[in-house]
Amino acid sequence: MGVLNVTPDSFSDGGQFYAPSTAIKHAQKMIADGADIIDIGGESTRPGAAEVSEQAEIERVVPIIEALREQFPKVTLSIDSRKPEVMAAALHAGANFINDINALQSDGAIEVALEYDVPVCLMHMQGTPKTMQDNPQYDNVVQSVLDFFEQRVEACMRAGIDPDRIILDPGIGFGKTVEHNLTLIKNISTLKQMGFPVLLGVSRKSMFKTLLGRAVDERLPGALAVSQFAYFQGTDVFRTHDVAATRDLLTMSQYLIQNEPT
Ligand code: 8Y7
Repeated sequence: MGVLNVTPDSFSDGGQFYAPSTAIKHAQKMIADGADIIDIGGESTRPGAAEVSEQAEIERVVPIIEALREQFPKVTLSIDSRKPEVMAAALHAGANFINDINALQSDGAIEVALEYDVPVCLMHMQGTPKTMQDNPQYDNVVQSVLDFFEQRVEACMRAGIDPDRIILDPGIGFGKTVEHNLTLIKNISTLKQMGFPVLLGVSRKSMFKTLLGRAVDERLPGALAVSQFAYFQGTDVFRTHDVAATRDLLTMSQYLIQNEPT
């Protein structure tokens, strides 16, 4: 899953892909580099980021989705949003995957996922983007995440969402210390035991600043190390800004376990 931020304030690429033509070129490159999914987001969720209105978010993502859908009929286009109105507009424009850092907890979000019958990634977050990194605490971070997913899966299934559409993501960096992040990564196989595909996003995240002292543009080796570990723990989808390198990592990992890539 390649990240396409269409926000003027995204932390890791400085909003350099905001102009529609630039964003589309960047998506084309990620697809050429081997991305199966393009994750399109119009709202920055970094701590302290400005709130964006529904209308502004829709105006940012819809033209990009329309253009990419026309050029790439088969690529999965993911809408990264917490807002049901934005999800609906994006799905109507040709997106066919929901990536919700709020795990469909906004009023009306489950109904949109149900109406369009698309895969949904439910991500765990403690708190809200504004305050989530102010001293996050858990008794047992793995158990908290499992309990949360049990509740969310139950709510989705009660509403009629097909369980085959559900993907789970522990939400690295979303209301978590570096220790919490490491514990969750080490326990991906426990999360896999719930029986759903797992998505992981570590690309360019601040744990690599804390653990390695790396600036945003120096974090790829750290992310690749985590991604290979996560792959061998059963992770199914990798959300990354660095598609070519991540694709090579996964191809090599597949050669090592089964002699050919899938
Ligand atoms: C994640 C995410 C972000 C993640 C999923 C960033 C939108 C922050 N991170 N979605 N989004 N998982 N599912 O650093 O880890 O890219 S935004």
